[in-house]
Amino acid sequence: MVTTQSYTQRAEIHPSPVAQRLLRLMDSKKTNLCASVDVRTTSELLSLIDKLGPYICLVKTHIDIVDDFSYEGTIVPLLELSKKHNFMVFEDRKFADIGNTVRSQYVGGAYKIAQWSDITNAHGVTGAGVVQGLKQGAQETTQEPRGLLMLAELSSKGSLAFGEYTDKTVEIAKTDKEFVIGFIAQRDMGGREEGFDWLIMTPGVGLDDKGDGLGQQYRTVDEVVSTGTDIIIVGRGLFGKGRDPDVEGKRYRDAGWAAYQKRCGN
Ligand code: S5P
Repeated sequence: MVTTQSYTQRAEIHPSPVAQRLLRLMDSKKTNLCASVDVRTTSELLSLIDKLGPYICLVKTHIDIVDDFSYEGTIVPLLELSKKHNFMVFEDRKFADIGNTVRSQYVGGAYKIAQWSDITNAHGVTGAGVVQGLKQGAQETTQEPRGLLMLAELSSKGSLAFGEYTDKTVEIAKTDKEFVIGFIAQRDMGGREEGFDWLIMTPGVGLDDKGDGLGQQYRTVDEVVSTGTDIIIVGRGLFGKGRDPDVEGKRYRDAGWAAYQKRCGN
């Protein structure tokens, strides 16, 4: 059953400080839009985020596609923008190795994701060790709260993540109520009767296109929110094909908010 509670109501009793902060931010800023900014240079990344900042609760990055990445040049100004516009940060790293390896990948290397990203995500394919490995990585890096999303379903054509795979991923999420805050999925993942209140973040959202010729499939904002999405993740719909991020940011923000209001019965 899709929840009809407000984000603030959910924040009040959520076990994760990351989820609490995000849920409160969404209601206060009146947005459930996450911008997926898949661009190749730091200057494009920062200028896009500065334009989209007023409309979003979250920025989703693929930091490893930025050609000229540096911590000082890319992350420091990204974090400044997150304060200026009041949004949180989600590095879409899709960890998919054994616990010990993902811990090092999260903490170290060139990107040091655990230092700066409020939220990251992981595949369940290697089992529950991935959750504990990442949690240890967060604990050894920072006092700031960190949250994990499990990839339960994917938006792309022919995805193998369905049925038993999805169910088993949900079981992995149950192994840590505080660190695992929810799922990348296309619909509600249940759990409420067992005391879980997972955030559902959904990519593959587009109002103008049906797909991209490389397997991506788009559903509309109304469709995904009515089936349980809490946060819509939109990338090229906001800035692809010469679109104006200022116009589209407002459009997706308004569509996401109207769909949420409708779900809450307002
Ligand atoms: O199932 C998924 C999961 C993710 S995280 N489908 C996806 O498309 N994504 C990501 O969402 C993908 O990596 C990309 O960064 C974004 C979708 O971008 P768009 O331009 O197609 O909206």
